Order: sequence, then structure tokens, then C-alpha cells
Amino acid sequence: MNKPKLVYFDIDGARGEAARLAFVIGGVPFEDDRVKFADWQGRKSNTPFGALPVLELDGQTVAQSNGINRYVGKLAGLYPSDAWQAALCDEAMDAVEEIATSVWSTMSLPPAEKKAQRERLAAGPLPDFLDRLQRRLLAHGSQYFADGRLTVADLKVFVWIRHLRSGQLDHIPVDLAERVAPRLVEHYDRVKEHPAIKAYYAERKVAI
Ligand SMILES: N[C@@H](CCC(=O)N[C@@H](CS)C(=O)NCC(=O)O)C(=O)O
Repeated sequence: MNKPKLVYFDIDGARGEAARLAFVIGGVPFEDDRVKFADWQGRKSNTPFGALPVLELDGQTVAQSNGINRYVGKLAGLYPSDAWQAALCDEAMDAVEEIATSVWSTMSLPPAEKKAQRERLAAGPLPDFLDRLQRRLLAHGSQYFADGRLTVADLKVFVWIRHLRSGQLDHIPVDLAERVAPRLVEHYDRVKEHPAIKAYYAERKVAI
């Protein structure tokens, strides 16, 4: 197989990050094509849906982050082969995608509207979601979301919890996850300690 190319923005998080981590953990060689925001408009029309991430292989392209996570998860040995466990893995990834999108969609709102929207999310939908996600983790053995081992679902949750706690999201309390879903924070710490993840972020000089 030729080397796949993952195309995503030059940030260490958001929708492209779980696939990057899966490549790294699985030791699967890939090209990490990091698009500068200044270059995006020139490349947007060459993507299937005008958005990133996309994955390129042998001159073909596929879009949609969770589909990419599944594909890379299969290459990396981080996606369940059992159909039910795969459905649980998908559930966690799609659930995170849904709630993360509700937060990301506030990014370019005018300041007052962004504040109002984020305060509304922080007062209800976010804690409710964190509680529900935590309960799914507990229901599946407390350690991982599916298959009793690390899968791309854990990477997707890890990336999102990191963003939520990063302090980059104005009007969303940084300690929300600690207060509402401490077992998700334990899960975050567990994933963070994976030797390949530690080494990857150390090399990129990114604090986790
Ligand atoms: N449903 C898509 C959403 C992709 C998406 O909205 N990507 C954002 C970055 S995370 C993007 O490309 N924004 C730039 C734009 O829309 O011009 C997925 O999961 O991949």
C-alpha cells in the first residue's frame, strides 16, 4: 500500500487529530499534510465537501472525519472487528462529533452572541452530554469505550476533552469536565499516558 496522506489544518487538535494519533500509535507511515489557514481558500475547492480532514490514497480522496477515523483505525489495529463493539466505537465518535459541532458552530459568531450561545451550552447541553458519555464509559468497563481496549473512540474523546479543558473556549468553564464527569478526566489521563501519545506530543512540543 502506498503511504496515505492525511490533510488537515496545522493545529494539534479538532477533527483531524484522532486519525493522526491512530496512525502514530499503529506505527502506520503516513504523510501529515498540515494546511495553513492562509492557504485554505486555495485548496478548499479540491476537497469533496469543501472541508477538512480528507485522506488521500493512490490518487483518490475520502472525506468525513469519523469515516477517516474508522479507516485509519482499521489500518492501525485500533478499530474493533466485532460488529457490536464497532457499533459502540462508532457511537462514542458520533456522539462526540455532535456535541463538538455544537460548540465549534459558535466559533465565528459575533462576541455577544457567542457568549450567550456558549453560556447556554455550558448550563445544560454540555454537562448533560458529559454525564451521559461518562455513563457509557462506565457501562463498558470504565477503562475504554469499546472492545475493552484502546480504539479510535478513545482517541476522539481524548481530543475533545482536551479541547474542553484547554481554556481556549471562552465562556465554557475549564473545570466543567472535572466537576461533571471525573471518570472522563481519568480516561483522558489514561489515554495521555500511552507511550506513543506521550512521545508524539513531546516531539511536537505540545503540552497535554
Ligand atoms: N462533517 C465533517 C465536517 C468537516 C468540517 O467542518 N471541517 C472544518 C474544520 S474542523 C473545516 O474544514 N472548516 C473550514 C471550512 O468549512 O471552510 C467532518 O466530520 O469531517
